[in-house]
Amino acid sequence: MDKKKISGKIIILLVGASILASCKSGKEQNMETPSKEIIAQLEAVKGKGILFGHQDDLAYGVDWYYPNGESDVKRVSGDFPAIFGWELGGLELGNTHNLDSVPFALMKQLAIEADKMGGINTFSWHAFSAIDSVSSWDTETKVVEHILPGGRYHKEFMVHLEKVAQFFLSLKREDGQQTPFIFRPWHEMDGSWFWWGDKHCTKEEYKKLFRLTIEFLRGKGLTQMVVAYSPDNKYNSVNEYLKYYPGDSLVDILGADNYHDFSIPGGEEKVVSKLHLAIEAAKTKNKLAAFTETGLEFVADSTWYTKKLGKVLSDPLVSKEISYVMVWRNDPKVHYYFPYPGHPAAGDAANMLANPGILLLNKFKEAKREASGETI
Ligand code: BMA
Repeated sequence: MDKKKISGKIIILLVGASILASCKSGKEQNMETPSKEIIAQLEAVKGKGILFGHQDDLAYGVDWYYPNGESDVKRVSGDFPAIFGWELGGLELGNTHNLDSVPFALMKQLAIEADKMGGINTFSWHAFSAIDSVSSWDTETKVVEHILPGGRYHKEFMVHLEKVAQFFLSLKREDGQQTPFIFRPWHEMDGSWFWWGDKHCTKEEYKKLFRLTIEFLRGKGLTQMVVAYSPDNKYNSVNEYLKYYPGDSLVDILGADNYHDFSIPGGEEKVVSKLHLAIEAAKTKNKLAAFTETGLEFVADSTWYTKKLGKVLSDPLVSKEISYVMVWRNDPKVHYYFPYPGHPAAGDAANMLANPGILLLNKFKEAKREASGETI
């Protein structure tokens, strides 16, 4: 396509993206919602390639902790990811480090840096309970019903939310503007391993918790916060996918986490069919779809990146509609999901990331420039 056509298409895309971002369709339309930079960017590059992301990428990797400018994705592929994942668990307790030992002060600095580099930050939250400070995985005590308005621990929970709000508000650009980010709270709710999971609260309680969280944060002025809804893989229809969906006015990205289906022989087909359901749900709501978490622990199959993940991402509907994919963190003491130089899967992962359908940071920046009609 020639440049003129590209620019024309792009202008339409960008106008469309900001209209979409500011005027959600349906009853819950909120005209006061300002357009969100991340949504406009993802809309503008949609279909040009899937952004690749990595949790904790800039903080540590296999055998290194916290030096500047390091990244296992870069070490293996030559470029940084386009999506940078971070984890807030522990912030709500007032801890200085998250549950994976990342200092929040460093996380703040690295997230600001990632934004400056042109990437997109996304935050997960394995929250400790506001009742007894037990971890997300401790499901012995019912939590959700007691932290909602009217519950005995509501006040304590609001203190937790305030800490999250203050952290997000501290993510400022050099010009004093907010750093845009994606927040993906209360994820994998269709499983029962977290205290907000399926068996530990009603769907209504879950939705109220989601609403309370997002409305509180928005009320703090976080107008550049993009919200992702991320079930795990326990659905087989759009209706099941949307079972816990809190409402169009609260969610911007319809996501899907899926590790498990990859562990079944031939499970890539299941991964694809579940992504198709998330895409279908997103389409009916005029929203974006993403593969919000995946990976193979220790990358134990040296061809997993090309033969499994790559195969899923090259499915025609997936490559057209999925905005980004993110693999989990590289902590040698616990587990890692991206290879390091010398790992048997390193060459294979680099090959998969070199595919034109995958956008690392530089290709993402190029796609954004192209989308805004600038000459490269
Ligand atoms: C899980 C594991 C845990 C970690 C948590 C939050 O999937 O990686 O070790 O504490 O995510 O990052």
